[in-house]
Amino acid sequence: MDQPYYKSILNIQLLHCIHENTSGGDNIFVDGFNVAKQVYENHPDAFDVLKTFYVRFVDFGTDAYGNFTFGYSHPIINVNKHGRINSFVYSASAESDSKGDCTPDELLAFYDASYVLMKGLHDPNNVIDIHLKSGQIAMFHNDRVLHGRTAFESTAEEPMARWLQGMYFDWDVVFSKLQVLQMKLGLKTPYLPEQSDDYF
Ligand SMILES: O=C(O)CCC(=O)C(=O)O
Ligand SMILES: [Fe+2]
Repeated sequence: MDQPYYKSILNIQLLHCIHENTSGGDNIFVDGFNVAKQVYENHPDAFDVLKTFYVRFVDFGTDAYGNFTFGYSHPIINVNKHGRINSFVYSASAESDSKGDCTPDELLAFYDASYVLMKGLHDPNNVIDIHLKSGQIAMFHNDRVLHGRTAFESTAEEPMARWLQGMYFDWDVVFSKLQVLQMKLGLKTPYLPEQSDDYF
């Protein structure tokens, strides 16, 4: 996922392939909810650890606006009051090495649970591989589906062999659009979310 180091996690992500002319650069997706469900069914102890252990995610550096230092901690698996998984927060590249605020036993339990989870995330049966063509858009839940991509090469003749434009939506924008469209089409009573984290 992107930006796990934000307090307010970005909900929906779009990757718009503006141009591509390369054999590599496939997009890789894994449904985190599905893997979490597998962990729940096969390793309930690991599931309990992953929904309670806070993992710190970080990003720091310098961009056009100056220095930045993002950092926030979330459990990887988040469960709502009805016991349903409502977000999966993980990015290997943003996971901090620091796991300071826990006992040695808690840390060992986390690494055991993390190992179970990583095996699930890397299981080829859980991985989807898509080669986006120019003009295509991939849209997915940022806080549910993990994404990555395979390597690709540009050539001297075509230095921009692949150009993807990313953007994000919050659920609020999607709910608003849904209701506006339902009213416009006269489909049914407008869809009024009562529990914004109980959709999945
Ligand atoms: O290059 C890609 O396909 C991945 C891009 C990506 O992960 C992102 O823009 O968030
Ligand atoms: Fe990304």
